[in-house]
Amino acid sequence: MKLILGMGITGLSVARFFTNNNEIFRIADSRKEPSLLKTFQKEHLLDNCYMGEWSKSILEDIDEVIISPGIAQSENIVQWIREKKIKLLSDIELFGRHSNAPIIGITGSNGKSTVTQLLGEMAIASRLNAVICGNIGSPVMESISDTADLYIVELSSYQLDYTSELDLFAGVITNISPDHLDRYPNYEAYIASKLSIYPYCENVIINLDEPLQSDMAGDSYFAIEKNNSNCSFLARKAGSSYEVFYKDKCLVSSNELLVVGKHNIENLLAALTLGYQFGLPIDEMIKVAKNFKGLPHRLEFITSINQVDFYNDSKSTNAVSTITAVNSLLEKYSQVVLILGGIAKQENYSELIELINAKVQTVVLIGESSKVFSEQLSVPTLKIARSMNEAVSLSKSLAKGGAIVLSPACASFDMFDDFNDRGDQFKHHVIEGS
Ligand code: UMA
Ligand code: ADP
Repeated sequence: MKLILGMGITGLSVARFFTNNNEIFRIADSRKEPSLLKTFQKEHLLDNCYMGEWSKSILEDIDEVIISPGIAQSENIVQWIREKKIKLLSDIELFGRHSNAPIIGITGSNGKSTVTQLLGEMAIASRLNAVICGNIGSPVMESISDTADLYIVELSSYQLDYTSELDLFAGVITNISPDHLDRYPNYEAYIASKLSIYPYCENVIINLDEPLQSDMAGDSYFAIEKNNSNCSFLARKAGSSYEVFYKDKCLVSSNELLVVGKHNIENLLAALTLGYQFGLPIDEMIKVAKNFKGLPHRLEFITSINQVDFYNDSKSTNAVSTITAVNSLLEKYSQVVLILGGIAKQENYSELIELINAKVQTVVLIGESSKVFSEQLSVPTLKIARSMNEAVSLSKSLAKGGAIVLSPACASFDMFDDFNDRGDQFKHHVIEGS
């Protein structure tokens, strides 16, 4: 019998798939009342279920366990599964067994969702029935379609950790920087998790700007400002903008894009390289890139009020993404007010603190990390807010032109349901309070 561990959206998608395929399964969750409990009940998916603390009896008569990515490897149930040598796999590995079309996999510390969405839109505009799924929010087991031409799948390191067999047409690691270190014994283990995508790929796509990949052999390469003849797609700085090339042909300038920042050029290069490898027409991909607004909560332009531009970068949950946001905005604005903070991750924030102290005039801190950040920051104006409403009104009163950005560099769970809730509250107070 199969066991599904975790009753979130991954577990639900696997339970539905098994039910539709007459597969008998057991399902378990270490919470007594998982938040999707009512959905499971309504769909009669709980004939054989355990809720509450893990126990060894859950594993009786089980030959395969499909584990949700949020369950850490340090959980005792994972140890017991390994001791009993029961096959343990992710929903991604299960998907690989049942999918009927090529799969492109996208992982990395930052930019996964953006590249996944952009490439998906490029493939759809090229008249393919392309399915965008995975960690981006649509569980893969719910995305299988008989008519799919291509699956474009965002892969998290958590999903890769529980995957040992998978065939990808192509795969990319957008970049690697410290993240989720609470789930790994050290940074090296996190790097290894990300790199584990490549052995599954028929076509390995390498970002030459990523130091951890730059000396690796791949099938296709991209880079910014590296005169490497291996690169099919590359970008060069031209004054204050970037030009994107296919070999010697300039395809588009960053001035023609709706998204800002060097990182979005990097994301575009990743999507172009993957798309080209699959045979998507370059002109169609560029048309899509020119209209691509980016995803909500990723350095998303909200509005302009009294000559101040507002950006929502709530998805920034680590130092590198906030460094990226601050640098991108400083290319365009002379003054930036930064709303920062939440639950700090187990990572080194010193590079971010240095950048802020050197270049940002005003910081408004939120969340439980406020005290720690306030001790390290030496900006001319530093305030602490107790709510998003207060953070927005303080920022508005302090900004003299330029931009206000919510880019927390931290997890959101101290004050919000998740990063979507945090970003939505920010947008609400920006617009309502105007
Ligand atoms: N659970 C336990 N015991 C545990 C931990 C969790 O029983 O020790 C249970 C919870 O009680 C809950 C269920 O597992 O009922 C939740 O499972 P989950 O945390 O794996 O979450 P899902 O709802 O299945 O969503 C997952 C991804 N979540 C995580 O990796 C934490 C979603 O990514 C993903 O969109 C979804 O599958 C579809 O593939 C979210 C995420 O935060 C957005 N990802 C991280 C990131 O992007 O940084 C990796
Ligand atoms: P992920 O899915 O990997 O979390 P997203 O595309 O959702 O990535 O973006 C998450 C955060 O990282 C946002 O703050 C966004 O502005 C920033 N970001 C996006 N692409 C990159 C990149 N290539 N390098 C660094 N930061 C990036």
